[in-house]
Amino acid sequence: MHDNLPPTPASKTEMSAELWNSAVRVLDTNWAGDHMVPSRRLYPHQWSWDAAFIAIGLAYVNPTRAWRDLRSLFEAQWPDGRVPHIVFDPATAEGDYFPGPAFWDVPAYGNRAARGSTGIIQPPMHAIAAWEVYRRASAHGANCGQEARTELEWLYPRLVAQQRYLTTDRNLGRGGLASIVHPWESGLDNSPAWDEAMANVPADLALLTTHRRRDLDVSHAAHRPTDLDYSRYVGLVLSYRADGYADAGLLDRHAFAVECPAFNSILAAAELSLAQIARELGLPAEAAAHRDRAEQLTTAIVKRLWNPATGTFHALDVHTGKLSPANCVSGLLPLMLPDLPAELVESIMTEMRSERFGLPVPSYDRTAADFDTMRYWRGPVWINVNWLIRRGLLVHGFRDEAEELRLAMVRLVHRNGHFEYFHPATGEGLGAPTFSWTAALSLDLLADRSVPTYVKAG
Ligand code: 2M8
Repeated sequence: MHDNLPPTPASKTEMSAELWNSAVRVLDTNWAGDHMVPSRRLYPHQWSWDAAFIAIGLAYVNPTRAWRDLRSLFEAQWPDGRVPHIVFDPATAEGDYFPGPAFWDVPAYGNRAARGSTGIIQPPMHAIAAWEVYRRASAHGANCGQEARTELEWLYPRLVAQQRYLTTDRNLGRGGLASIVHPWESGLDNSPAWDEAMANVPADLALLTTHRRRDLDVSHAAHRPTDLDYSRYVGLVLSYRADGYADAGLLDRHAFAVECPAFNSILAAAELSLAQIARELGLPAEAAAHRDRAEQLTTAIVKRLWNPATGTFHALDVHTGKLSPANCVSGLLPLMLPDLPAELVESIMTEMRSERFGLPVPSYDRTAADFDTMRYWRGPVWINVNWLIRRGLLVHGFRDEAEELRLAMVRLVHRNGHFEYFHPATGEGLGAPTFSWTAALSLDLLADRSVPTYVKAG
């Protein structure tokens, strides 16, 4: 890795240098030839939204690898435009991750062999990543700039196809937003945001006798989703798999369909990044169309997912038409959108500053009776969502809080290590200890060049 790039004034301090170097080491260890694994033991394949967060930080130290990672992911894109949530590494044994390639049993497509990926998706962070990598890489001299241009041109139509899939085939609720059809598609797997919708999903614990969880061999059971969660996760894959992962008519035969505010905010923010990319590639009419779509998505998010009673956003269960009552970090993420009406921005800020959240933001309401400091997306602090929150703070001009959050994240990772997630009170590291997106985003936070280009005017 060429870690000789100037790591910015902040990294002149000893703490920053230590953190910078340790992050580079994690990313070096987790590089698997043509992609990055999130963690060697717990997640030994390539994950979709991880690749995006990883590329954003990796771009500072090795832009070639950042582009390679995104390219490996999009080489596995399906003909309908979906980007699979896992691209399986054929060199990794079936038993090293559950559910593995044989369980998903995805057919061959394009020039890809069967069982090369899963059939579900994750939040479309990739247009945001492509634009951020391009901005960083093109600042690193002529060669990086040329490579960046070639990669951006290669990615652009594929990113557009990804958005098309999500806004059409996945517009299951017919209200202009994308539905997720499995909690894994949210990236926030066992978030309380799905509790109500998941209660209507059949749970067959016997499935876990035929299909053994591998995560518990390498992680603490109290830090992971429960067996009840996993039985439903497995059942939902079987349900989607039964019709070859087809989306037409899915609502009638599949028990879980939810519109998530975080997923849809990322979808809208991706349109803004695509507008930047299209402009850079000399496609002004396409740039304008992307901006319009971002506005339409923002309007739909406000119309369908805002709850005036709580003053924040909530997940919508498409089957019942009900908003989830849970106050989760996903409800704060529409802050990323520059077109969000000012009174809603203020309301989210009030919620974020309240005793329920605070900086760094936990994944769930600290005051909820079932707030769980250890269990995955039901309480712990995650670096990727805090990175997105910081982006939102910058978009709306909350510079002091954005800086407070940046420093809080840097301190948290420096003190505790590049863990997957952190105890929201003590900062203790939880989950995988050398986790790629934590390392990559630490580089980005140290370099502090992440002011989004869509900062609201005035
Ligand atoms: C977690 O999800 C996977 C399933 O996709 C798992 O628990 O096995 C989530 O934190 C998800 O957001 C993340 O992309 C993935 C890999 O880091 O792990």
